Amino acid sequence: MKRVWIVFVIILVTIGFMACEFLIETETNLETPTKLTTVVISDQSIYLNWRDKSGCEDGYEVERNIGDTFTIIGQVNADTTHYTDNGLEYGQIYTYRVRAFAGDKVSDYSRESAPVELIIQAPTNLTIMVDDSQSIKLSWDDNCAFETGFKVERGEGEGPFSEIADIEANSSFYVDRGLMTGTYYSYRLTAYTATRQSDYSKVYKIKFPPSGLVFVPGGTFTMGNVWRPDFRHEEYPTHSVTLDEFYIGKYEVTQIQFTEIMGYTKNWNGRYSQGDDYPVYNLSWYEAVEYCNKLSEQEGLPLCYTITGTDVVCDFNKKGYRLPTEAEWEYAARSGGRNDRLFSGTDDSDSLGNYAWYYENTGHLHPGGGKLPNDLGIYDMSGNVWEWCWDWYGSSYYSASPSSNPTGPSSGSGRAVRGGCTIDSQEQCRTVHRYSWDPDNDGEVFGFRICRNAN
Ligand SMILES: [Ca+2]
Ligand SMILES: [Ca+2]
Ligand SMILES: [Ca+2]
Repeated sequence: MKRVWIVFVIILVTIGFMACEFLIETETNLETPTKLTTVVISDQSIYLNWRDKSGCEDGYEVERNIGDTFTIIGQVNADTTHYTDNGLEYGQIYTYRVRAFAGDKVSDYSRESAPVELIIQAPTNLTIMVDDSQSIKLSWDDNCAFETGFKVERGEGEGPFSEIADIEANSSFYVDRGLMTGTYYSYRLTAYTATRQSDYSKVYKIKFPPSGLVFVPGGTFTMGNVWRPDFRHEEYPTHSVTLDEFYIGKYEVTQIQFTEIMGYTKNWNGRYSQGDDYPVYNLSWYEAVEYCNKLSEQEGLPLCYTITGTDVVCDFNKKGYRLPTEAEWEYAARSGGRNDRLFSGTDDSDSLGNYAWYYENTGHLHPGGGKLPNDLGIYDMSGNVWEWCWDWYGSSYYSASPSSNPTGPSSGSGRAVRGGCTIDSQEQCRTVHRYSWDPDNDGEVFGFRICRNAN
């Protein structure tokens, strides 16, 4: 009986041994490694890792490519999924591939890693938000895994840059204080190590705004519906528009601001909300324009509007307050004309509720600033109240619009309103949505925000 067992065990062991031999022979278990990725971890080394898919490998071979040929640079043991390539040359571009081996058998090569440049990657997406009347917050994307820190530099006017801050590794923001209204500041930053520094980020230039306003850098963008090719006809054709820099209200104009400047109130005890900090509504376009002139008067600025009854002419060269044009409104709402801002502050309809008051999360008005601002620090451009713009509304204006600082058709029957409101759906709150309203008719959900030239 004992002998039977011994024979049985020998047979099992033999079958097992043959099976593994068979697997190696046919390479069915010497699988190609996957998900090869690289990270620059110092100014002379790159860290690789990959996914081990094999059961019977003896190890992995790592190959590096500069130029056209791959060469084996190292081997690691079975089940190891990483390798550090040291002593590399700063500024070179490297690509890698790996494969498993067992005896003289090899797997296919992994997919080549994306070419990686061995440099300190410069910070990108430098953006600026005005924190209060004297300070601004800079933020950026940190693209380096091994910097010692970042140096922030500032220039004033046309003057040279000088370092204003040295901040720790992996930071992504800095607050600059003690700034002066009306002064141009330029910022840039670099990531550095003990021996080197990255290229500079793009320069961000800002004319530090008066209280309550946000600086919008000039630029060129594609106005209209860049998200889908065929929707509401008035959002097409998409067209290139170039705008000068300007300031725009951080918030919608409030009821207390309106009352103080105009000396009277409107009907705000209707179905929405009343309170000093709530946005103004139930007012005509003519009252919004008059408010701008009165505010300019109060601050000693040249008036933009000449008002003769219902005939209103705007001098866009004047430095006083005015309504934004539709192009300025859309450019500001899209955080400087971005193609990934279907709503003010976000491209994602699921997160619109974090940025806007609209029918899904409310149904009445809210004081400005209750939700997140967009990337320029402007609140409530999507939702809360619709906002009167300067332009006569023209549903086919986009096919005739000039490309530089367009100001709308020369006549029309309605004035453009933008942004949707607290009782609207997501569709109306899109940054490219356009609507028209009789300028003489108090709009129940129409308010406005102010605008000013910055140059
Ligand atoms: Ca393995
Ligand atoms: Ca970092
Ligand atoms: Ca609004």
